[in-house]
Amino acid sequence: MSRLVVVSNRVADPRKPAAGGLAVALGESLQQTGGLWFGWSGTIVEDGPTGEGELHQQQAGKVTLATLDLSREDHDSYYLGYSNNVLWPVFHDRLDLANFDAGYITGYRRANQLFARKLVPLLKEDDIIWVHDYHLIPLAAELRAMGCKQRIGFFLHIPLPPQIIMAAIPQHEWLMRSLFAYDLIGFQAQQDVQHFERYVLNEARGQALGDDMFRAWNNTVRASAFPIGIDVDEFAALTHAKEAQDMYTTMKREYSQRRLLLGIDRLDYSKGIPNRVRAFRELLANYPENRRSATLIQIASPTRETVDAYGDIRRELESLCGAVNGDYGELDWMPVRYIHRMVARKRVPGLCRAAAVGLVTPLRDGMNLVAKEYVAAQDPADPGVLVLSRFAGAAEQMKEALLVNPYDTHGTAETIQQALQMPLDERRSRHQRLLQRIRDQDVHWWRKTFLDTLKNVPSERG
Ligand code: GDG
Repeated sequence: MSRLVVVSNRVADPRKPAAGGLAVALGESLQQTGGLWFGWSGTIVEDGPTGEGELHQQQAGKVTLATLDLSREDHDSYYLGYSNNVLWPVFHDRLDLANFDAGYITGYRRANQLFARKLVPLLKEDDIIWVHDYHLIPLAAELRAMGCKQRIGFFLHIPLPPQIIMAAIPQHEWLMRSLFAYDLIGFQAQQDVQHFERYVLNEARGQALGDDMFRAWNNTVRASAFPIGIDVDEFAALTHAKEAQDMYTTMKREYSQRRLLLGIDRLDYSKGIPNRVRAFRELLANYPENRRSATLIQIASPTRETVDAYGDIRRELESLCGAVNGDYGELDWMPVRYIHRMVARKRVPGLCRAAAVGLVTPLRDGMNLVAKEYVAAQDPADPGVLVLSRFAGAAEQMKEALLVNPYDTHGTAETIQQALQMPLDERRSRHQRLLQRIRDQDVHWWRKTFLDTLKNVPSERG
């Protein structure tokens, strides 16, 4: 069996529960094959030389964790700059938030070259390499330039934007050409594959060969959708553990006379949290029976706080929640409970189960795992209703949710009202079908399907 090598910006010890679902899923294949996980150590070396970084290696069971330090200058241009001020906003259709500072791309290339240079000596001839996400798009091209012939797959966790938006990135052609150094590109949704195809045909003047194979720049690559899932069984088990049960009981007691609506997100502008709060305000305005009753709990965990746009969204949200509470709050009822902190993982399922409505309404999202976690946590006998943005990758799979356009405040408010009033038999039948789908295509299915496809994809590199 070939050894699996995973490369991603951050690395986690798959044995630790805090590592999260993805780490656990990848960890399984890494353990089985005595694999290697390679990425940034999280350490920034102030005044360190650019293009250099110390490599650290440690064993986590059978898995080798290899991590690299980055100099301050490399970190700031590669991670904060190009990854989070160019690729993240543009790939989420937010050209207005992009900063095309010419210095960023140099640091992005340099960090990817550094990753490649440090990784090559650790590789074996028959390794299978799986690179993750937008931080590392050019990694395979750098590895190929250093002579790597191994099979290399890439998974993009965020959406691929339409051709015309992609074209706004000054280096768009270089980025797309870099993707052709992989053997397999995995996207979250069919729509991303369509965006890729249009770019290849219209911008790169390449060809679609059928069976998800594409040719451009004298290379052939397969590009398919592999919607990422969650570990449904693990999440369901977590729902029945003590912490989640306690959380559920507390919430049910506290809100016994009320209906709970729940949002859980990183505080990111792509997640549409202000739009959600505005829709909730419209619900209270248009359907007064919800006053003193419906309560929105919004957990917005801190993220990327050194990037300016994240400070802006925080201020916007704080003022909006304050305004709704000021306008509609009563001495014994506050409409919005906004929490700008990370809630412990073990409590999340209990919170989800207590909520009559799960609000997952990003403006754009690669997949959105909270939608799947909300469904997995429900009581099948009396499940809550998922309100899901049509612009989340999850909407392609989760058709039985109530799909909304989060830009349409009025329409979203109407749909929340529909969710609050949905009869039990309809809630049950929608939930049953959603649960079945996320079970069939869980995170283990995702990992296996991607890796099986990567092993079998025709490759010209031997
Ligand atoms: C990227 C793509 C894609 C959130 N707040 C808390 C908390 N969370 C957990 C959720 C969920 C995870 O974080 C977030 O996952 P998402 O999928 O929603 O989003 P991103 O972080 O943006 O991830 C996304 C994903 O990659 C996977 O491919 O789905 O589209 O953007 O698991 O539960 N967990 C805890 N406390 C919190 O306060 N414990």
